[in-house]
Amino acid sequence: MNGLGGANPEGVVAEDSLAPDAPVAPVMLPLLTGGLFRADRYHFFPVLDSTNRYAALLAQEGAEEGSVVVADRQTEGRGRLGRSWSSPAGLNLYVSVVLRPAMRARDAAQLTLLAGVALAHAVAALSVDGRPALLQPELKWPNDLLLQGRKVAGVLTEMRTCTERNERIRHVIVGIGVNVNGAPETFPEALRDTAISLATVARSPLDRSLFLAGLLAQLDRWYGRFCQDGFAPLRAEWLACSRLVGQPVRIRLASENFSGQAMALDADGCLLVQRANGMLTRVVAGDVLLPGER
Ligand code: BT5
Repeated sequence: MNGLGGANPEGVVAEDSLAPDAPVAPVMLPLLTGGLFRADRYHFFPVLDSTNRYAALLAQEGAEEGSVVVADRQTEGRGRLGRSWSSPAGLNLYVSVVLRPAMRARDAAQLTLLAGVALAHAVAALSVDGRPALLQPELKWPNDLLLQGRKVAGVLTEMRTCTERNERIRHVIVGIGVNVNGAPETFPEALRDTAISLATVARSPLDRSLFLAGLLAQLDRWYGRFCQDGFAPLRAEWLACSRLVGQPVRIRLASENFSGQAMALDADGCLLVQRANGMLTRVVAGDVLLPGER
């Protein structure tokens, strides 16, 4: 074990006791064929408290851009705002990547949208028994991927800045949780009406390693495009993968709640919502509830 601590907090779990589709290094390395996410930057653990936490420690110690941290199970999987992410063993995917983009810290939320686009493409490309699975993922601002109106994946972007005025990014950790094979009863009871897995919709178990390889390839592709061409193409693609614009929404902010209609994503990736009185509000961070969501 290195000096980072936190891995296998409950003792050693043998990798050969994991499910055959676990994305262990020997399975993943041949699938990481160059590009941003290379074999020598891939880290798998049977158990971690949080892949985001561990990836942040690696990044602080100088891990290169493109380092990937994956766990079979998390004991303290994190969501936004201190919420938790249900992370049982052997079923789903918990992955964090280290990025070091040359961008303003205040634009870092665009990387959450980027991960969403990569996720949507990876899910849309899934196949079962050699035939397209034809899943129809939809992005919900800012960090959810939905299937059949339920949450199948979530993104947590956390960063560290480097200048005194916190303008530039030292590193960003983009953490992604995907419910790949979890059956309804594997979710905590409180989530059974709102969460779903890829396998439930595809009606077939899916291989986590293959899905992860596809997801990393999509992340590489969209990150490369983002670094070269900026946010505009990503914004267009995000909108193409979302039905949010035009929908009635309720917005939950730390300071207030309000209802309105989702109008657009602005050039920075913020959500523009028109309230009943006609006022346009720019939502930088918050929760969006669609009709029927509580
Ligand atoms: C998120 O937060 O959706 C971000 C989730 C990111 C998880 C990944 S796993 C790898 C990496 N390492 C980490 O420690 N985290 C990242 P948020 O929008 O705040 O949503 C959290 C809410 O989603 C919770 O309060 C629950 O209501 C719900 N939830 C929790 N676990 C879920 C699951 N497995 N599937 C669907 N919904 C879930």
